Amino acid sequence: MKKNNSFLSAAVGAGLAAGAAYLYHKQKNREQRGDELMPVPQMKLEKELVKRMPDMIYYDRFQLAVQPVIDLETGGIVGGEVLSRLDHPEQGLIFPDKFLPAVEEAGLYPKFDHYIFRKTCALMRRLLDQGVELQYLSCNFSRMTLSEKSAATRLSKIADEFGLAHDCLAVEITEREKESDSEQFCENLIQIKKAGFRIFVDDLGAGVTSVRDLWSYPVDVVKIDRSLLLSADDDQGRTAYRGLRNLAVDLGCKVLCEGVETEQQHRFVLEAGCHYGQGFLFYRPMETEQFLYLMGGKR
Ligand code: G
Ligand code: G
Ligand code: MN
Repeated sequence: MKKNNSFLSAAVGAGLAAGAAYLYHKQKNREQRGDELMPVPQMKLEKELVKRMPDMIYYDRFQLAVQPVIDLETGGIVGGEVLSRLDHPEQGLIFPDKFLPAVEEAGLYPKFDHYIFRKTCALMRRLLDQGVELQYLSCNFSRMTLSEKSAATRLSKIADEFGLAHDCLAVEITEREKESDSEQFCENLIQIKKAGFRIFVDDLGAGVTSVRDLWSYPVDVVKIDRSLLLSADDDQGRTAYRGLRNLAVDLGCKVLCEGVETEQQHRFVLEAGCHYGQGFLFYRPMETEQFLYLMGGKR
């Protein structure tokens, strides 16, 4: 991916011009075939995103945000989750719920996840070089990417390019496709764990992540979905939350609570014996420069 800034703007300009020419060319072809006469500027955002996704990745139009994760006991920052945002040339910042469907539709999940992972590694390298003490950065991965044959080797190769110890990187297993996980997926997670990366299961209880994941894969940290914390406002909800916490701990995992927004929730998860917290009460996702500043990096 292009890094040099002065080059970047020129490259982006050229790329977008090339992209526009390409779209125009495609449009012409479509018109000749007689289907879909809609002019390009009026194409719906999602369709446009699908088409331009390869360029958006190639021209490095994505930015990272980091949301700090704290140790509930000490309140200190232990790590950060990396969240990506698309800096769209005309639309401005676009969030994952808008662009991830386009990534999937374009069949680019593996390419996208590896691209974001590489940026995550570059950021971790920068943090370490500036003397920041941080246990890890975690990166979201689709199950499709983690089901690819050489998934573990690819991650190792990228981390090694930046000379990073693998345990300062965590793989968050995110969305679930309809079909059940393959043997290859399971084997990959074992290899990823063997290579020394941390493995997090994301959004437990959201209705997509199965409790079976906790014992089927070598999981270090379970992230309990924030919807369950919202439900913990009555006795039954609290019992369910504690039960899930206990199950995860009995299976050898640490527990990270997502979506901590109030002091009351903070007290509850602390008393329930959860280990880590992430949520607006502590920190919102922030730009990488802000995160660097927060962590006291030498600029
Ligand atoms: O960024 P936001 O705060 O809106 O994140 C919404 C969801 O999008 C997160 O729960 C996360 O699972 C997903 N997400 C964010 N960034 C990435 C990314 O870089 N790759 C993948 N695969 N998912 C991401
Ligand atoms: O699902 P995932 O774990 O990847 O979660 C990241 C998403 O959750 C991001 O969209 C982030 O902005 C959001 N998020 C993080 N903390 C909070 C919170 O305390 N409240 C709410 N409503 N959203 C949160
Ligand atoms: Mn996540």
